[in-house]
Amino acid sequence: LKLENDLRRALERDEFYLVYQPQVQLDSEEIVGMEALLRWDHPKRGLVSPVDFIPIAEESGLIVPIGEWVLKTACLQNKSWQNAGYRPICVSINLSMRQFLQPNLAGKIDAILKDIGLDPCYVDLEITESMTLDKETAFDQLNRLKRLGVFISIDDFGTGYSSLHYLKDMPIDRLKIDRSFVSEVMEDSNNAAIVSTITSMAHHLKLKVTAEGVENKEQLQFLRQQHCHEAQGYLFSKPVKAAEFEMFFLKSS
Ligand code: G
Ligand code: G
Ligand code: MN
Ligand code: NA
Repeated sequence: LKLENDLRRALERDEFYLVYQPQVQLDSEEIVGMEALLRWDHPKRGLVSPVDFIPIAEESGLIVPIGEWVLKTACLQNKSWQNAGYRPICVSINLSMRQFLQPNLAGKIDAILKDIGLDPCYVDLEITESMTLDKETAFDQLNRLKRLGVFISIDDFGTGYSSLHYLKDMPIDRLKIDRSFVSEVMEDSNNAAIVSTITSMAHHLKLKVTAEGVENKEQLQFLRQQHCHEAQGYLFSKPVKAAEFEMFFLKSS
């Protein structure tokens, strides 16, 4: 309860910031995107992990204003980098269940994008399989979001409960292979089989596919052989603050 009270004040006290992790296209080796990840710098506890506060934010409903702050901040950052003349890249933003279920989510995102002047093609919304279990609601929401022109990804793919029956005609653009499969891909042949099968399925369904949690060159090599489109992970960079992202990944390319 204590943490919930602190969370309630965190927005007005400006205790949140975003870090960005690069997403690399494997054939060109170019940075084509970044995932925005939320950080909370608690005045007494220091950094609190989203793993610990997102569930509290979800349960209390605070995730709605916090999620809106994330959307605005990430889009504004992306637009300001475009204004500075850097080659445009896409920003991936994680949506929580409660956020995804808001009936007016597409309207809110539309207003944010218009206000900032960011082309929706530079925004990617990450949802998880568990958010699509109520098929009709999820499909309606995804269709509304797709009509805006944003990109939609399924995060942590392979760890949830969605069935291929859903995937077949879900209006999405990309699968992000969960890092639990990628991290053990060289040691565990079952993981290798899963990564290779998800990649191949994505190609057949005309979806893009991104591997998460890539930590070494052997994993990268394996992903290249499988024709995985993009990769993200500590091999390239941990998530970093905006100033560092600009310095290391935008100025140099
Ligand atoms: O870097 P990492 O510790 O940031 O992220 C831990 C978890 O928190 C991940 O599952 C990630 O998807 C989630 N997360 C990070 N930022 C956000 C955010 O802005 N919104 C939501 N809903 N989840 C986030
Ligand atoms: O659930 P989601 O994919 O949104 O969360 C991304 C999480 O994965 C964040 O906590 C991020 O810090 C973490 N992450 C990103 N790259 C790597 C990696 O190469 N290895 C590990 N172990 N974690 C990573
Ligand atoms: Mn994610
Ligand atoms: Na993930």
